[in-house]
Amino acid sequence: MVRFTADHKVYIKILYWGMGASGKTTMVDTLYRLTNEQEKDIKPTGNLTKISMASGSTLYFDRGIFQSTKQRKVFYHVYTVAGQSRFSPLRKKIFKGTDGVIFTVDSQTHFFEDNIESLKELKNVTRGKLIKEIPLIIVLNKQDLTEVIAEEDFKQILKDEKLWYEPDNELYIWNPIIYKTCALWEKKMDVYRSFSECARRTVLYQIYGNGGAPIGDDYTKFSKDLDK
Ligand SMILES: Nc1nc2c(ncn2[C@@H]2O[C@H](COP(=O)(O)OP(=O)(O)OP(=O)(O)O)[C@@H](O)[C@H]2O)c(=O)[nH]1
Ligand SMILES: [Mg+2]
Repeated sequence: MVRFTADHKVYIKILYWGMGASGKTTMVDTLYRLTNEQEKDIKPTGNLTKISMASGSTLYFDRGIFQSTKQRKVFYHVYTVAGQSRFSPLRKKIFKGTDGVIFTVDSQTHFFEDNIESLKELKNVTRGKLIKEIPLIIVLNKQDLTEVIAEEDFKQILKDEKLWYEPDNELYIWNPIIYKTCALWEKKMDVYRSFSECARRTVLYQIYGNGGAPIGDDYTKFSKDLDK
């Protein structure tokens, strides 16, 4: 839920969701370092908060706060959930108030079913709001490894889960974008781009769709503004 404060600041919550060890924490680490070291549209403010186990696996959540460098009153609260199955009740809590989701897939083919399970849980928690009210971005992470899930395979999963719209549907334009990523700093790939697109969509949903996907007249207005 986008929060507007009395001093006109805007807080947007973006959540990395996905199975254990899919790379959510690594994504946020890389995003933090990248935006700290390079001139990008967001800059971290303060440190990353990480609540993890000795193994490095998240115990509760990670959180980073990023400020838009173009609209300085806009802040992104970026969270990751603890992906291990047993933390399901906790994830539900962390999800509260989320404005945009980056679903982080462990692309290794032997984790195919685990990713689907994680997506089903997300669907359950979001109660039909994905895409319609909460923008969804997919990152097929660990693409640097061999034997990884192909984009088409994941698109089929989205179709099976009714998270993909055909061209005759107004929501077609808000279908999730699927990025092939590597979250590791040394080989990083599309970490910033996937985040940016999620952030952009959450803002568009607010500005043009009044909290939902801009379709119909809202979309016409958005397209006209784009042409200006
Ligand atoms: N090869 C490869 N390894 C990755 C990539 N992203 C993360 N890893 C590794 O995968 C392991 C798990 O990464 P984390 O970022 O802790 O995963 P997580 O999704 O936060 O896991 P939980 O907190 O348990 O839900 C670590 O050893 C990472 O270094 C990637 O893109 N490629
Ligand atoms: Mg983690």
